[in-house]
Amino acid sequence: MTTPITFPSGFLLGSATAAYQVEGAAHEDGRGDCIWDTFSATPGAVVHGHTGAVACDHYHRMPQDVALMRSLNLGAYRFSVSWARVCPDGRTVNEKGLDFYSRLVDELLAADIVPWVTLYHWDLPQALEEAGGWPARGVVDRFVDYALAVYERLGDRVRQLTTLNEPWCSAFLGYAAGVHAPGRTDPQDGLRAAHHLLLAHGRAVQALRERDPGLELGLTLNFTEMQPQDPASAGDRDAARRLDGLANRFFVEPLTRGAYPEDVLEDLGELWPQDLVHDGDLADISTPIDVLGVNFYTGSMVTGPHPESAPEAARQARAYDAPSPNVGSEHVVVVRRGTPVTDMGWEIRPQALRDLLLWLQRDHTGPAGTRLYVTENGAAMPDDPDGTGFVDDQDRVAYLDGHLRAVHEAIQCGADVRGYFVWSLMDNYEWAYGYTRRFGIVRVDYDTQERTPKASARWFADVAGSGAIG
Ligand code: GBH
Repeated sequence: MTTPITFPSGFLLGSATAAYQVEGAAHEDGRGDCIWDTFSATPGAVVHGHTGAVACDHYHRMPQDVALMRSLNLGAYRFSVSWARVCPDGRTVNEKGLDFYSRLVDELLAADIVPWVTLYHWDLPQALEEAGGWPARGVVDRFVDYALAVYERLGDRVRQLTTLNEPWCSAFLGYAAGVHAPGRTDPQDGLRAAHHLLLAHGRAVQALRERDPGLELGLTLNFTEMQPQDPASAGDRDAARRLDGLANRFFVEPLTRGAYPEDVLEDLGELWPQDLVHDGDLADISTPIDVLGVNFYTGSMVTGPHPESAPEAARQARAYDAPSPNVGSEHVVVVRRGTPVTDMGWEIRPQALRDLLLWLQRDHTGPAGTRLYVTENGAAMPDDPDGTGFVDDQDRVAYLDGHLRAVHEAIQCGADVRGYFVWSLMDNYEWAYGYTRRFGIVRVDYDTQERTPKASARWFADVAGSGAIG
């Protein structure tokens, strides 16, 4: 027995994708290489050596894909712009690259779908990686120029601009753990990348705001619930505090409070590069935003040795273990509770989304009244187990239902959440997993590029069409 719920009027219900994951056409109309072209071509980097060279071929099928969105009653479409299409060499503007997004925006507006634009979803132009990548401060000015170039072309029709998607992933998966592009494995580079990503965000918000005060500007962060395995153990509590610090607070606190969390800086100790933060950086980073995007998938239960032994354990982990994204807290271990997981192995924790939204509302929306949007939520689930071409993904329906209800509860408890985007519109290139993980509510046959709505798409179309469940 489930109770019917209704979202507030005007609540946006849509779906999300990202450029490298769906577009393909990797070398058309002057697009330059991005770090994912290089990384995916590196033997051993991605499962089966899959690349995004073709992906969902969305670049060529865009009008049909927008018609598909329309048929699913989607009120908004969150997509990202490929920096390497717009600036193939990292600097020079390629109008042909912008043409594609201009056509996409027109198509969406004609279908009455709000275009929700992210400027950076992990695909740095390779030329900028060669100039040092995110660990090098010079990338910040390049990003501001790029943001303005996109604005100049789309700003007459696009009002929502998000600077970055999940800087935690770009910084720590890309530069410390090396499991994402560009595959570098220096913990200090991870920290440098994180700071420069945040700085690029803040400077771009300032430049865009100055250019057009009416824009709705924001940043999207990923959040993971962190719980101690044994709440009575000081070591486990410390482990949860450390990962909560690094994964969640390290990104949201500079943004909304203008400072990195003290305890995380303490955990990092001499790993934190002393020359990294310049005067004024934190003021730039904390430039007020209109929208905080929340990506939520899962929660982790963690364990770790007693705090007194932690620094030594961390040093040993750095010396002997495979690189960890948890810079300075490499000794912390994630333990599975044995509860249901998705095809990513991620535990399903809908209640954590409600708690997260309430925490953000209370501590991080600020006097300016930053609005919250769930910019990604979804699940990888099996593809077509009985080979009929129609995926009856009731587990995904249950996942989405549970999380949408959690969002609704958060709203009822006072969180100012204005919208929800399911990840993803369609199956697509799942980064280091290639095409072996499927998040779509629409199935993609990668041989024919045929799109087939799954049971979850039909269900979500009802929700999006009515603004209600049940
Ligand atoms: C998003 O990243 C991306 O924005 C999107 O491009 C991608 O396709 C999608 O998610 C699906 O992967 O501690 O092992 O339980 C999500 C990134 C998800 C990073 C959950 C950390 C914790 C995993 N995150 N995760 S674990």
